[in-house]
Amino acid sequence: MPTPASPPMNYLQAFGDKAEAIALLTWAMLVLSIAVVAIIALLTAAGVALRRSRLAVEDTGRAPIQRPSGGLSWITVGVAVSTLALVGSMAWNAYTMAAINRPPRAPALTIEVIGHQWWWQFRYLSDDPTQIFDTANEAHIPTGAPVRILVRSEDVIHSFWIPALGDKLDLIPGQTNASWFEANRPGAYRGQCAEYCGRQHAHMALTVVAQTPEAFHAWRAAQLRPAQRATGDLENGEALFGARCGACHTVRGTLAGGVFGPDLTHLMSRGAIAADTLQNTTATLTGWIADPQRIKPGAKMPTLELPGTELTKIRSYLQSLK
Ligand code: HEC
Ligand SMILES: [Cu+2]
Repeated sequence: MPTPASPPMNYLQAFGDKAEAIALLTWAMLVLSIAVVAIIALLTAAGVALRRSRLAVEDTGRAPIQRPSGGLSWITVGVAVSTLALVGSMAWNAYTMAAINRPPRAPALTIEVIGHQWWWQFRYLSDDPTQIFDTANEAHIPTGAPVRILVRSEDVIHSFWIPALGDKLDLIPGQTNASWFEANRPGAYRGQCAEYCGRQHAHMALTVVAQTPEAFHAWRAAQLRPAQRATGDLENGEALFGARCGACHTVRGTLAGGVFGPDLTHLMSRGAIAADTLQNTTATLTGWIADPQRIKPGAKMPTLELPGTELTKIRSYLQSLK
């Protein structure tokens, strides 16, 4: 569903209370900065056009021993105006930072965001352990309610940034940072790692899908279910997946319980794979399983040189994970 929040990402257009406060400030700073450059350029041009000393030399044939005074007021007024503008924007900055520090209402849910080179793990937290689940690179949230995020990293520093919904937040190894964001309209909002984190940093994107609360609860209920049981031909695919891929990937309800790579329990519910690098289609999924290193060189998933028949069986099995 394309919305104004679809790519390309635009931080000057906001879709939530927090992002709106930031976007307004950003526009004001932008206009102020352009005005400053324009005024300085005009005054410099005027100063060049109205220079005086050469005229004085031409009139008398001698250099003046005294320059006409009277320019001081320009400096006084200039300093006063700049001081006002700077203090004003500083106050507005401080006000905005305080205003967005805490969510205006109680958050609807808490998502733990865990950064990995080069993908995003989302863990939906709950006081009830049976309500906790993991997904990757595509997070769903309800519209019109603040969402609390707790961010940390498994390796290097990353930065969580969804321009249309809010500010950047660093993911720092050994530390948990907290923040929140909110979307006021349904849609798919693209985010991007905003801190250089290694070779595939540019391919570390994410999508936040904001849905009506009813649609969100349906999505959450579907995510909480373990994987569909493999039957018939797929049983062989499930066994092969467990043997070849289960050390790194979890499919809840099967023996595959690896935690190094993304949880694939409901892989087919996601629109993209490999951190928004590829659309999730039969062709791209096959290509990714066959040779992830060609698509994302340096990625932490090795190219496994699977025989063609195994590849097809594993791919068909993954495509049953709705
Ligand atoms: C050594 C660990 C490892 C093994 C073994 C491994 N993977 Fe992965 N896999 C990863 C990592 C790490 C990623 C994330 C890569 C990225 O996006 O940078 C990944 C990503 C994926 C994705 C994309 C998921 C998403 O939502 O973006 C799929 C699908 C996948 N692997 C399937 C497989 C299959 C099928 C196998 C077995 C043939 C397999 N993997 C074996 C580590 C592994
Ligand atoms: Cu990065």
